[in-house]
Amino acid sequence: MAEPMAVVGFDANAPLTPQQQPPQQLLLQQPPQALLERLKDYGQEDVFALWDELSHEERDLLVKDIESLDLSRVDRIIRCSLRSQGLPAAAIEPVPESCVSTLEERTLDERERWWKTGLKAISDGKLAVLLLSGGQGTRLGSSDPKGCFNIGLPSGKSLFQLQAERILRVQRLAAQAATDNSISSAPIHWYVMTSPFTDEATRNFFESQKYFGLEANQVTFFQQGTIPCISKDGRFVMETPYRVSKAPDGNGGVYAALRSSHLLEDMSSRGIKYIDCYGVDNALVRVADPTFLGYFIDKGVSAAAKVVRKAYPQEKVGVFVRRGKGGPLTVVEYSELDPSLASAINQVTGRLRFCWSNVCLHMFTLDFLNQVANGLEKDSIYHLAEKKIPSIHGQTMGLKMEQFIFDAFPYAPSTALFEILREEEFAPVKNANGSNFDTPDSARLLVLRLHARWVVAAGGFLTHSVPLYATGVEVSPLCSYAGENLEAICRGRTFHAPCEISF
Ligand code: UD2
Repeated sequence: MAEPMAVVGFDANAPLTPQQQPPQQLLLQQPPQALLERLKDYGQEDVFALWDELSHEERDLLVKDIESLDLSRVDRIIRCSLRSQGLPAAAIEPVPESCVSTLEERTLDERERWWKTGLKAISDGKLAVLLLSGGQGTRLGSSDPKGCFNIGLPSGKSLFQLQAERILRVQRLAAQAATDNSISSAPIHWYVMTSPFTDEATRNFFESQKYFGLEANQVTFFQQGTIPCISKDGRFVMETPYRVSKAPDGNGGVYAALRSSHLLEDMSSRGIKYIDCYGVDNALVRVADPTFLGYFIDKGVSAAAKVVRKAYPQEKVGVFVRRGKGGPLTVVEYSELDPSLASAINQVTGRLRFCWSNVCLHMFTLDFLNQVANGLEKDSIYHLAEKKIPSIHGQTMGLKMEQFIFDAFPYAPSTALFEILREEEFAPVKNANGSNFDTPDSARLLVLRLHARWVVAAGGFLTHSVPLYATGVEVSPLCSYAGENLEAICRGRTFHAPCEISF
């Protein structure tokens, strides 16, 4: 218990001269009255409950922590989100098949045309890549940012390195496709969203790896916001006696973060028109995918997403739905989808009614990002996730408040869904090895198997000392982006799995 510090020769009635003013922290005998009144207005006065036990430095830290919060905005979000929690879920309908470009209907000609259109737009500098990398990665059991994670490929490359090298490969492909055969196209600018939990380690990792061969000035880091964790009745959870527990505000925090960091203006100044936006924890992500970009430009929509057919009802993926008859497309997250709807079967096709899964692979126009970023304040309803939260009472069950990137889809004037093959483009890295699904081991195998198919298709041969289903080869993204360009390297050659094939 900190004893109030007596200031010798201090006449409590005389006005203090500046010279007599003790440092700020000695004055905090009581919580600042105005701040306390505001906290009472929002029912959050308990943050000062341990005031008397705090040292002056801790009191100063606590006051500064509370003053860093936009209390009226946070209070509005808490009230709107708690209130909406009890409301019946809006009626949802499956996505009309007309909104989805499916694999089976896609022609070779379309694929080639979209590929060329995408490469042209990339060489003209119209595409930027936006990486969502602010998540805390708690399920993976690593304290490092997920992008630093090494999933155990023969090369030992991290997710960040795989993604950086895919960007390098696309730049080269765009340059080769450019009519003037310039040796390099406009560098693809990579905007990396971090959070206070991942920012420093991410920047240090990129610098230590010399940006994986990219130019340092083609990468821009920016931080998303954080928001207090709350108890089920809406009160701030205290992480320590002088600090409110906070968490990143969800990958949907990207819109506010782009606005507050003025990066939408930065994109505009670079001539960027399209933004390829994805989650870091996918080992097969086709960053800056020319085919997806070409499709997006061809369709002329504001927002698009890659989708895969849902593997089973309980799969931990959001599903695209239509809100009401003729309503907009959006996603219902796996954590919020009624189990009976997750298992509902279309009696005609025999497939899941809600079968188009979100895989956190999005494309937006810059105009749409501006529209969302400037219209944000309307939406104060955050998703609430019940989580274990470190607190002064130990691990306590509380609520994290998040916005999701796909919450913006209903505001899109037009949207389109682009089916992809999950074994080609979706290898989630979510849970620690030993878990049943979405682990580094499962992601590694998906990469090795896909690349083994590429090598065999290019005329290569594989030898393996373990069953082929448990191994394969890794093709460096610098050699091939989607299986192209491998004939010259592989034809007639034998590779012993597991190994990396690079230049
Ligand atoms: C995400 C999708 C889910 C499905 C699944 C597939 C969302 C909201 N949900 O579920 O529909 O596609 O992935 O694997 O997209 N992130 C941030 N800041 C945050 C929180 C997350 O940048 O505050 C990033 C995170 O680093 C990752 C991505 O968003 O790259 C998704 O991570 P998640 O853990 O929030 O979402 P998840 O895996 O539960």
